[in-house]
Amino acid sequence: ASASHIHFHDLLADSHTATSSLLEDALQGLSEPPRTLPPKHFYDQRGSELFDRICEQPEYYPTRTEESILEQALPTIAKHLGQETTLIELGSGASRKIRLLLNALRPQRYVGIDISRDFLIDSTEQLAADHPWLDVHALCADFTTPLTLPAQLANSERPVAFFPGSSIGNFAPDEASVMLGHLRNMLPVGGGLLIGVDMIKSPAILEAAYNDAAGVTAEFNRNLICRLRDELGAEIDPADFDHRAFYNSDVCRIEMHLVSRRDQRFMLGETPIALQQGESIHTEDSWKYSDASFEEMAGQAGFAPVESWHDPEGLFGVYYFTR
Ligand code: AVI
Repeated sequence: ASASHIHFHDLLADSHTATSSLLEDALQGLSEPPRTLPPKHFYDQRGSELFDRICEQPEYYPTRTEESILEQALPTIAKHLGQETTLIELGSGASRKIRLLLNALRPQRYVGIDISRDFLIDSTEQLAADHPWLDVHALCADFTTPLTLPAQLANSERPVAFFPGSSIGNFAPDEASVMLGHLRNMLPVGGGLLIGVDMIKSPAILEAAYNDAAGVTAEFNRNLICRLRDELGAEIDPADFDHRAFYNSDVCRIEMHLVSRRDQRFMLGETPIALQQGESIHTEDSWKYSDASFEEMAGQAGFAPVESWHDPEGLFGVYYFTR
């Protein structure tokens, strides 16, 4: 496929100014307790492949559950969206879900938004090649910040933002609601938001999903240590860290940590870092919602609920809102 298939819009002058670097974030997060590493650094090439494998693990129900909810709800979703829709995907589309929607809804236009330019171009070119009838746009931008759609896109019939996978759950509720507010402001009146959300449920089911028996989530978590070693030259060994994931029911989130198996010291650039045995690095939160708590957060951001769909066990929810 060639770039001529897609309309490319660049809102990031330089992706490196928009996103902080691994070294900056590692220095910031590891210098003193409580130690943290931001989850966005999971997703290099290897981490993205590990995440795809997580989605196939029997314990990790969100991906397949959301897909089956979408499949069943497609006729109703089509009715809400109507014809002449512009479907805007937040985090552009390697997944099967967007193809499911494109083929069933036949929107006029697709806009993929992603901060990673190379990934965005690859995925939108592939979508354009596979859907010759579709007007495909790629918007290189950080959708966690305030965004203005290029005029050509903003004026289209009914823009609907698609944010699947409970990716909203990796933002703390205060950040998530600010981000939903930005999205709402990006959309014209009548625009929509179709969003997947992981629901509060028994801790046993949640904890199994983040502690798969094959150990793929543990590898995904330890990939952060691999990156510090391979990209920053830190003399650390992923095998010196235990993967720990548990449900914190006080605040309704899964927490992921890397726990140091021994006292250790290593350099990050010029800065020495010391970790004690048993000390943990907090690497990710995955927040879970009830219907009420999610609709309240979206409501505060200016979105009105239209309809929502769940699997029979209530593991996962897909919500459609309009502004
Ligand atoms: C991408 N995100 C919604 C996943 C989640 O479930 O929070 C990331 C993940 N972390 C561990 N497993 C999956």
